[in-house]
Amino acid sequence: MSDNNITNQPKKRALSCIQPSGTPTLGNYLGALKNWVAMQEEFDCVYAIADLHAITVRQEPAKLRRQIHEAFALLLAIGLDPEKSVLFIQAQVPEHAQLSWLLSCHTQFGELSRMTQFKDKSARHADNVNAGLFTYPVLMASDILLYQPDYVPVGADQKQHLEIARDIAVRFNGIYGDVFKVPEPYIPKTGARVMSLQDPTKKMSKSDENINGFISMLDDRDTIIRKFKRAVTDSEACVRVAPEKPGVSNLIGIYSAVTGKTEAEIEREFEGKGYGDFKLAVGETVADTLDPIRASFERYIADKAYLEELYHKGADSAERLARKTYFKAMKKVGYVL
Ligand code: ATP
Ligand code: LTN
Repeated sequence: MSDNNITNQPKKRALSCIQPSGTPTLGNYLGALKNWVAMQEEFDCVYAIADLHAITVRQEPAKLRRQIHEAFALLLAIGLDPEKSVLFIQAQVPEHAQLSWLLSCHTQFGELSRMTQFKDKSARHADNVNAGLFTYPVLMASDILLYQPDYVPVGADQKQHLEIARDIAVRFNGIYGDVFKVPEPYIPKTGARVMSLQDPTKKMSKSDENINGFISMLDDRDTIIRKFKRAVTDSEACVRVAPEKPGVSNLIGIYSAVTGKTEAEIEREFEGKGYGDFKLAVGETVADTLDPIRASFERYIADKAYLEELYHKGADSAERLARKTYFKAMKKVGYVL
């Protein structure tokens, strides 16, 4: 996998995962997925659909199955190339759950109790505060540590989970000798944090009950343009970035992430123009970006046999890497294999 570049150095490895918990949004794309594609050239990349994580919240079996397929098809549609990167589905590589047990026995109740995502999600799903929701960061640590990555590209919301993965690795290595590489977070250069179109003080989220707040990556052109037309702005009618103008600032951020133009260039482009023109331009450019992704998604999702072939191949490659680390960890602990 890790071929050589011009300087004969092996490429650094990057690993990341996304949960199949709904159709990814423009926020997921600009904040995470787009960066996964860019990283393919420079890094040896391993990307997975974190389907084991998804059942920490109750799922409907048929819907989960569909969302796993869709998430995998979407990874291909955005331009991830199975010839360059390892693309797989977490549940198809049993070492994730297996290593998770070893790591659980080296993780303290107290440190898991401090995870803000656990506190948030247990408050939101008070009727189902299950043990998996609590140990979720341990499974995430095993997703990471199995592949010995140098970097883990994550959004700000996942930083705490990455910290605990690093703590577990350091602790385990301290007891048993070097088993795991201790990875660094990878913060993308354009770390877009996309906000809701209806409440620009909240992040854009696929689980928002107001569907006008987010752009789904599979929304059609008309829907995208309509949602941008309805986006909350202000009464000043001037396209500029300012803290008291979170709606317009968010739209400028989106337009900048999609076109590569700077904020200053955008402010100049729309000088003297109203919000109507501006919102239409943002809507059209986002639609131009997502149209080909949606078309490509439709082709992949219609070919189940091809998808199946790719994810089984991906799981084989992933398991070859994962098994090495898992066996090493087991032996160090004293297991007879
Ligand atoms: P949910 O909305 O259901 O809480 P989510 O949209 O946060 O989920 P995740 O699967 O947790 O989705 O996130 C996948 C990746 O997308 C993470 O790395 C996260 O940091 C990034 N991300 C999520 N929302 C945004 C956003 N609004 N702007 C930028 N990046 C985001
Ligand atoms: N918890 C992450 C998804 C995730 C992940 C990982 C990210 C699961 N395993 C390993 C990076 C590395 C989320 O909800 N975004």
